[in-house]
Amino acid sequence: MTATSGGKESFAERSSLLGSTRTVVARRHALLEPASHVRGGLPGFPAHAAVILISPQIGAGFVQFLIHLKGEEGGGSSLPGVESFLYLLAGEASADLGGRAASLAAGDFFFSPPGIEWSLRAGGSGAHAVVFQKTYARLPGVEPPSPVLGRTEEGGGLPFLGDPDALLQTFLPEEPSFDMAVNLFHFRPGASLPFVEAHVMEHGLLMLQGRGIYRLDDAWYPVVAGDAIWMAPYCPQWFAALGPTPARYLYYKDVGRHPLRGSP
Ligand code: UGY
Ligand code: MN
Repeated sequence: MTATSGGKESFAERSSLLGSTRTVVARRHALLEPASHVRGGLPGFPAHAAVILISPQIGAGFVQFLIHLKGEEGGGSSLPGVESFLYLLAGEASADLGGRAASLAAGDFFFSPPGIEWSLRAGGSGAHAVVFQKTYARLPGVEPPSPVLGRTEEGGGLPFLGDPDALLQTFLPEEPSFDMAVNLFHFRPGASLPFVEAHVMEHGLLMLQGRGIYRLDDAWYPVVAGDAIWMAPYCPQWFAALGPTPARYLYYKDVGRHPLRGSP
């Protein structure tokens, strides 16, 4: 991009050339817009492939990263004691989940429990994925979960707290062995969360579609597809979908552990 490129840059590119950004990193929340992404820093993937969005370095108890693989590129990130959830955002890929092979298309996902090695290889046109990782907290006497493979159900989801305009799809079983949830929220235009939530669970979120307004602590942020958000425990949070199209986001949440026993 040059000064003579005829003004074809996006608004985000032009405003970041002037030192502006929608990215905010606060003590209890963060909003990361795509224009401020910097790639690299993840062993197991090509250096140009990963963008680490949320991590303990920001104050979070989990990691959220993006993977951008070109055709036929691959990688994996299996750490001892760490569980992973991968959601394919675009493209096609083949996955190896502890020796089990799977083909993934956009909207497909897998959960890899601790102790299972996983890898991903992009098809010819490349692949774009988001991954959530957390150190697994085992409950005494409860076996860790098995791997899960699944897909987004288009038009699926259940009314959230009775609201048919806010549909929630849960991707992982609500069983004591699971200590993380990943859900897809689909808001029809104008729909919102019914109240300002404040809870012990932490969130990592990726806007997949549409736009809206996110309240985090005492600030209200316009958000669009591609934005990532971190919400620390107890961060007051509220969302309303704006504009003519539905808004969709995918989000992580730690679940099912006593606050005094959240870590192994
Ligand atoms: O599951 C949740 O806590 C969800 N309702 N939070 C959110 O969308 N910010
Ligand atoms: Mn919440």
